[in-house]
Amino acid sequence: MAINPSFPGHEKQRADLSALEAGVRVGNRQALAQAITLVESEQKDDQISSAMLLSRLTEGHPSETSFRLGITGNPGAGKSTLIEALGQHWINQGEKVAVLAIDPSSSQRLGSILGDKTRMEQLSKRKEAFIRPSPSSGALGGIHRHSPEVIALFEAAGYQRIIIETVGVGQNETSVQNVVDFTLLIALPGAGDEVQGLKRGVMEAADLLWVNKADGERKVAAKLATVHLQQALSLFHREDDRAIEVLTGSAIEKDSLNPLWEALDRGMRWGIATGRTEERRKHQRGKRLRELIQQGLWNTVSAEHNLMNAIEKRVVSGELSPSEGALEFLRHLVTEND
Ligand SMILES: Nc1nc2c(ncn2[C@@H]2O[C@H](COP(=O)(O)OP(=O)(O)O)[C@@H](O)[C@H]2O)c(=O)[nH]1
Ligand SMILES: [Mg+2]
Repeated sequence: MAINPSFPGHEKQRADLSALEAGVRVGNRQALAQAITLVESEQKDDQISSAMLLSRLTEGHPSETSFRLGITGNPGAGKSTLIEALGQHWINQGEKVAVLAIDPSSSQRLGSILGDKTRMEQLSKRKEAFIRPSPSSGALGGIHRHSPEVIALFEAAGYQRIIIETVGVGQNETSVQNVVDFTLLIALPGAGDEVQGLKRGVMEAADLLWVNKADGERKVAAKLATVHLQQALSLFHREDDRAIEVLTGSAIEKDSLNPLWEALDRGMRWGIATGRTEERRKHQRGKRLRELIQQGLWNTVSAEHNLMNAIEKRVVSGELSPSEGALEFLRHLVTEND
């Protein structure tokens, strides 16, 4: 596993990397797509190239001016529909918008049942937008496995408004807060005044709530759900004592969305003014480091499955105790990788 930090690589590999870096820097879409594919790769060579590319692009100075927004909510809540509207709103304000979307149609065909809007047709036509749909098979805890790295690439390519859509998979969903500055939760009114199946952890992670589909017959139910959510939230303890707003409206009725856009803007400015965004990003980088180290160690361990099987046989037969076996395995790993 010895990784040479100076990464001499092959001449060609180095040239490719420089071209990729230059392409991403000028915001070339193809280069950006290619760079994302590289950071998504599980191949060791690619991972080394990817680490190189990312460090060149950020040069130890991560972006400080971007806004990273996570959007969570159960499948069908209207996340993609809202992103389509929000993305265009931000573009109209002069921003460039990048979206990392999870495409549920790749699993369980859920997408087609709910009339999924992963393609975000209007937004994807805008040259100021970049949408990366990812199969949910590549997701972990409801978000793209390499979200932090993809976000860094988006920012290096000049996108200052980043939207991360998560697939609603229960409490793991809260892990989106490990990669974003601010989390918007989309809820749906239920049949009565109930809010449809939201887990406490998901609600606690939210910075702002939006009860969607408050149109037609659902208007009244949505208003009730909003009141209920407000009451439920008042019972939660949060680290910051900021009051969490609950808004309601419809992703398909443009006029109802303005209060949401304004609340997001307030949230963004609040995060910067209070220093929370900066603190959070620092914390997230440390956490990501540990995650990647763990992952790398696990990959190294897994690569030694022959040795592990051989030691396991001796442990099972009673020749070695489990602790002796574990020590022998770890000793081998350490000497192998000196
Ligand atoms: N009536 C109504 N339908 C909506 C609204 N938002 C989304 N939808 C529809 O709900 C379905 C699921 O939306 P989608 O954005 O794909 O949900 P996601 O799974 O959370 O991304 C689609 O058919 C949308 O057209 C809304 O505010 N009102
Ligand atoms: Mg969606």
